[in-house]
Amino acid sequence: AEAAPGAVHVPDWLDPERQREMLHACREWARPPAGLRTVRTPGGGTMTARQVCLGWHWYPYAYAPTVVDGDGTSVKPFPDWLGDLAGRAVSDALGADAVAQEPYDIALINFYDSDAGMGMHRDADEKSDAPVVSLSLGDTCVFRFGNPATRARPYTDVELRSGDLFVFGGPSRLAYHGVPRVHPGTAPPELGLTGRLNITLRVSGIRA
Ligand code: MD3
Ligand code: FE
Repeated sequence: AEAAPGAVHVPDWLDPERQREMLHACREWARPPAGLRTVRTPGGGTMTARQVCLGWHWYPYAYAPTVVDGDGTSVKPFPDWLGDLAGRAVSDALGADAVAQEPYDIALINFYDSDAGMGMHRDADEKSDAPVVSLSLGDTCVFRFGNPATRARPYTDVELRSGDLFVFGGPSRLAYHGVPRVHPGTAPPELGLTGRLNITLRVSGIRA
């Protein structure tokens, strides 16, 4: 379903077995070195969702090949299978014509406790307008989708559940968005996850 131009929600895109595989991979990526970390913003704030990066390390507000605000090690590689998954996601949500020519090379994985969230922001640090692919695992959240020009209302609130795909392309690529709330205890019991994970797949547009 199209939530806004270029923003397409595909519920249940990952079946339960694929969700388990993805969760297992995320738990491996979360281990040190270059594992799960707490992100501190230049203004002195702390993000409540903790994060793991693959391919390029994101820190507010740029990308680097090493972990800038953590242990200084090289970021873990972005595996080919995630690039294949991104291509299938964009194709399923937006059509084959929307699949980027450049390879997907960044994954940002956010880990939410029941009291974590994410304020309204735009993702403007990539040097490519390729669609962003978002995959959700675990607890249901309220995802708030705004507009490109302002972080203020009007908003569209959408519930994202375990297994859901959301693709943000075209005019939605630079829209404000956030996660005002996670609903504790709503994860599928058989997944074995307390809290919520979100995996975003991106094209850096950085020429190595
Ligand atoms: C719209 N993540 O990683 S997913 C982020 O649930 C981020 O962890 C949230 O916002 C999360 O930057 C929201 C939906 C999402 C992800 C990336 C986007 C929406 C987006 C990039 C551009 C526009
Ligand atoms: Fe974002």
